[in-house]
Amino acid sequence: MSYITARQWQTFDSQGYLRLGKPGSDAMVCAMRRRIDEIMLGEADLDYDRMLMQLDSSDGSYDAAGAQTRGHKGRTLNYRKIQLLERDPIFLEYMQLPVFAEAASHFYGDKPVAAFRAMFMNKPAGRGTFLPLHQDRWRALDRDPRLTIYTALDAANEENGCMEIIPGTQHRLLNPDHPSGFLTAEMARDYDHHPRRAPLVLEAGEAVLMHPWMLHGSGVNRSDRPRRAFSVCLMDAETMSLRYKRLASRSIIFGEGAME
Ligand SMILES: O=C(O)CCC(=O)C(=O)O
Repeated sequence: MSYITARQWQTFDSQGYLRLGKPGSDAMVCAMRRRIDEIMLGEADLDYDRMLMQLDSSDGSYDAAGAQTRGHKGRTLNYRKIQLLERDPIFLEYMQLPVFAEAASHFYGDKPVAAFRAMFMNKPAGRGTFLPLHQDRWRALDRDPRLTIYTALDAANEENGCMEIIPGTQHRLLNPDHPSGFLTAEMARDYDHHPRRAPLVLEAGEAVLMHPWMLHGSGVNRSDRPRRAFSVCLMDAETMSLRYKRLASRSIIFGEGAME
């Protein structure tokens, strides 16, 4: 059985993203929401010293967000980002759904596929960190990951800081000199007013496949509810970190040696 049709892949190729509907059950999405809150509150049974955790910005600006380092940083729901969630069984189970295996094999065939920055992205209620439009691109990798899976854990709209995207911008790397795909100030000004810029309004549990180079960013949360999301980049497991001269990730999600 095939989950994603050839026509849907054409949409992905031309737009840079594809809406998948709700691949996980309501119970699964609810379990991820509960789990991430437990992790933030320091109540989860996992090795916090291995998790990358970043507190939300105090004033909404990107530069004022906390340091992105290992370890718990206090019992609060005001985290911006938490990475290495493939180490959590609930998030791992979600990432390994058959529809995502099929999506991964579309790009990587039957080669093992690893998770790169399996992360929680949060806009806590009434706050959040502005994220400028950018492409996801890591110069420190010896090859580019080709797929991101983005899942809304809460309904996301303009009021609570949903992602904004510019479909069709995935064909070209805009600022190849930047280590992680951010735009120059001049480019950012131009793209801010791009006619195809649009909010990616999602229901809770909705997942989107994204080309990592499609321009995306997000604002702050003006509502009294959190806007939680889970985003994982899937890459060829042989991808090397040029900085550390070793595999970029040992977290194999699909194929030989996959985590259980
Ligand atoms: O959730 C967001 O606001 C942004 C997420 C993002 O940049 C990503 O998943 O690459």
